[in-house]
Amino acid sequence: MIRPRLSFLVAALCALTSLVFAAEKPNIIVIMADDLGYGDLSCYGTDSFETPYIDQLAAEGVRFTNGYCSASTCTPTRYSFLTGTYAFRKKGTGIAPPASPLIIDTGIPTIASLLAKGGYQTAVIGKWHLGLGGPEGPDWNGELKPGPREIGFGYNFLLPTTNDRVPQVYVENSRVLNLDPKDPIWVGNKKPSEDHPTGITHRDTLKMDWTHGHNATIHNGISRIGFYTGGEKARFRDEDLADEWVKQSNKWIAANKDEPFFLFFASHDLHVPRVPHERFQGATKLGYRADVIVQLDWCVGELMKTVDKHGLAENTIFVFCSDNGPVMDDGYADEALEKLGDHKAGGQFTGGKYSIYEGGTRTPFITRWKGRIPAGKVSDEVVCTIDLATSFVEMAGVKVPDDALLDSENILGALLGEEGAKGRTTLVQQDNGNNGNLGYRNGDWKLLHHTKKRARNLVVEKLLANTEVPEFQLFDLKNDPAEKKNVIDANPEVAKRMKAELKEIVDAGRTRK
Ligand code: NG6
Ligand code: CA
Repeated sequence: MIRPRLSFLVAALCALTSLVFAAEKPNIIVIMADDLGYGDLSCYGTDSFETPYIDQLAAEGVRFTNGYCSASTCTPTRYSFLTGTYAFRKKGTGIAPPASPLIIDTGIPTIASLLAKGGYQTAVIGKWHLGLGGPEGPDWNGELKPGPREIGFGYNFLLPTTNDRVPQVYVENSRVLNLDPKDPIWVGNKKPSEDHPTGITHRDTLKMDWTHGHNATIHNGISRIGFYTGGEKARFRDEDLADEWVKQSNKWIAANKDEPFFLFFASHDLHVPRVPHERFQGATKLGYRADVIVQLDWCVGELMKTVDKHGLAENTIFVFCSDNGPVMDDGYADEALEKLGDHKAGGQFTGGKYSIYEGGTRTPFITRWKGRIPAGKVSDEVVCTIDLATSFVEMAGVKVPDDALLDSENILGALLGEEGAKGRTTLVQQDNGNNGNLGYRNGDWKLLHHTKKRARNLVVEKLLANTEVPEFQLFDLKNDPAEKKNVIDANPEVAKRMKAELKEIVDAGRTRK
């Protein structure tokens, strides 16, 4: 009689520990949109179209009004999200070209490798844009190493760069998927032959015209940045990307649902070329830019349904965020501007993608953990994608090594919408690479430093590269969230202190205590 009792006790104890464990190690799904502005969702104020699933996520969780990504372009935000370190600290972290090697050192801990230490299964599915391969760049026909798996991801299914850059193939783990060795891929910066069709020579055949750049190799009727040939069987249709991310995510979640998992769902929507699946074409009156937002919303809905189907909703944290602010014409004539109407992609903020004004990095930010996070909360705490690393790694009970995640703060309480929990007090915002342009927020003060006195994409509706601005500006975000009134002359002491603090942050090489 003793035996069954003991085993019953052991079983009960196991069940209990696993329950306790589950509470500490919920699944984490980070959905990162591409180029989605603060005003681009109905839950953030637009009434030009509807985003019901993301709205639902917000209604069941916390919607942040001071949520940020750390840069106003893709590569540096993704670099900072994964490494927990400001990208301006490292050279070569600006927008990655098609043939970029992996820009994250394989020796440094990342959110993925540290969560893996805590027993998480980890995957990245979607746009990568952080380079692949060693210093010589990607070996498209061989092993694409190092890549995500060398920095902590157990599985990856990728669009290797960004879809306006070549090549249009999927990378599963370290190989191009469906590559026929008899038809190798060649990727390069120069036209491979005199008669190679490009967006310039065959412009009249394009299904979407280019406006600047993007005039090299044509695939699927769209010309891109860079040249390539071959790999015909491996190539995808732009229209199918979103479906593929959902399909692969569903498969991976089903296979990993019994262990804690971390999925980085890196949507390509709404980056250019904006090519919705046929069923979303015309979903809005605003053209493809908004149609792909509806497509992205559908993806979020599908992931929520998958999590529900496996009974994981109460054991899964969703984070929804963006990699930078909005842009209209980013190189293709897709009528984003012509059909915009009175939609304000950046909400009330000035600037967008490429900008250190708020519109460049203040972006939609939503968390949901059913049963744990208060539903329908709106939080004004400052939270940033760079903080997800330390917050989640420490939640999982893993100690962050002292020399890792150098700027990532544990703000888990704020992320979970806990009463009284504080977000960041300071935040550095950058545009692209380490050119020195930095925005620095401390409380409601915001200092802007444009080293060359030039601001880009200040007016989102018009991609201006050269608006002249003072080298230093100071704004009071509380009374002037749109950064219209430079108050630097009226507040010399504040400006002096802010400049000194920013210099200290840059010089110190880290901010995490
Ligand atoms: C720019 C591209 C733009 C986009 C951006 C990267 C041109 C003229 N512009 O250089 O189209 O690809 O890089 O965007 O080529 S990001 O969101 O991936 O950072
Ligand atoms: Ca982007």
